[in-house]
Amino acid sequence: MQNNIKSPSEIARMRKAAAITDEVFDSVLSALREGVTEKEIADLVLAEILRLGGSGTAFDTIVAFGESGAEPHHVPTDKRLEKGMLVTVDMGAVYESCDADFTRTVAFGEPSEKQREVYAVVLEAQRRALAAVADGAACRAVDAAARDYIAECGFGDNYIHGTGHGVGTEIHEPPTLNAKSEEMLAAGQVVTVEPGIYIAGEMGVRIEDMVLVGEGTPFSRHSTALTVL
Ligand SMILES: [Mn+2]
Repeated sequence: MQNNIKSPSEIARMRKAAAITDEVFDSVLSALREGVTEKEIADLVLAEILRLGGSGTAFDTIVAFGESGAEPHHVPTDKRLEKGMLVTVDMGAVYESCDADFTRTVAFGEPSEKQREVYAVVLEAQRRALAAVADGAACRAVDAAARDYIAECGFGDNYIHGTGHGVGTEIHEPPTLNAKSEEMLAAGQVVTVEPGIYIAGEMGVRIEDMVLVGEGTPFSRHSTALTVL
């Protein structure tokens, strides 16, 4: 398992975990109403995972409204949702010991020009990084595909974490997709691709999908186009 190649069984269980997570996200979208709190959405995520046959959350669910989105690992609070905020939800179900990892950022109310601009940059960065995922690709080249584009757009200082990681029975497994990684991707690995832009005191956007190296279709059925609620 040196290269962390996944068995067909593990891949199938991860796809099921991702499918449960997709359904949970449908419930989250329905629950995003004015006045709801970050904690309430995080509690809903766990309840829905269990209702849908998952065994729990793969990691502490991140729900971030407005300026909270500027913290990549924001812990949900009693902050209430208001029109004009972006909402980032990073979550994953566990199904038969295999994990899903998924992030979407949606606009609650009509987004500002800047919100649209930042979203578009992250979306294109994710598209480029996903396109760079291939058997034999250098992990740091996948990271660079996202990072260089974000920097070109003037947000280089606002991309403050790596582009992705392996996932399986653990939420963070090899390989690591960041600027320092010496690893190469291999067909049969499952990795996340999750660029983001974080603007302190203001907003954040992250978009994350899991992909099977050598196959490339995101595990989630949810579009990455900006959803406006
Ligand atoms: Mn992740």
